[in-house]
Amino acid sequence: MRFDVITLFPEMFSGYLQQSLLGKAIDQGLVDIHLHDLRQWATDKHHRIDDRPYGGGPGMVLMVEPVVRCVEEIRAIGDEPGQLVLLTPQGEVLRQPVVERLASYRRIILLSGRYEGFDQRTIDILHPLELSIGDFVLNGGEVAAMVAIDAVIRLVPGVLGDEKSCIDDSFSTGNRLLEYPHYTRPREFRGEKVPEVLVSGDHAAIEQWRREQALHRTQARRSDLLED
Ligand code: JCH
Repeated sequence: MRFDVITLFPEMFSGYLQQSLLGKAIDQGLVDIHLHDLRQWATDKHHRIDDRPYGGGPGMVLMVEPVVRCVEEIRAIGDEPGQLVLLTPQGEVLRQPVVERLASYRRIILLSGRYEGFDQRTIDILHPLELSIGDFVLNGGEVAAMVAIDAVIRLVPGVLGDEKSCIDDSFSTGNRLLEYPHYTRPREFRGEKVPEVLVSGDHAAIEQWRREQALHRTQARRSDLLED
């Protein structure tokens, strides 16, 4: 799966891209991530890509021409135009079904802005999927783009490795429950003990306990997930 990320801050992605899980997936050719510095598509000698909003008001707006030219050029690389995704607080909220939909594409182009966002004509011309990662306001689209990439690549076959499967994850299709609590050694820490059932060796009892815990947690913390 190929990702093209268009951003004013490509260096923000380098730490994320260096993590080992992603590094292995890239080495194996499962995932391919290309960064593009939007400023390279500036059309004037001062390399401006933002300007003041018509109608006044605070902040700056990303100019339509550099963004549209940049996307069109990047789309033309390779044989697949790909799905264009624009990060914005005004977008469709990213939930697991949206992640699953995104994982079905062979190529995704992510458009990550700054300032107050994009000139509306960028959206009217390019028809991107407008995507939000939640009802809170970030300073720009970079972190949101990394969140989207991170959620999508773990659904790419082979990325997680054999020992771990994502099909049973919380929020995946067919699972709308929060996870049960996990424990590892030691058996006791500061008087806090590992639940007896987990060391009983009774696998049916363990499975039943985990199911109960998952249901109880979901009811207590996220009862919205139990609706319908
Ligand atoms: C972004 C901004 C509009 C602040 C600029 C580009 C996405 N879920 C989510 N929260 N925030 C974002 C996001 C994505 C891209 C950009 N900004 C800053 C833009 C605003 O309107 C109120 C506020 C924020």
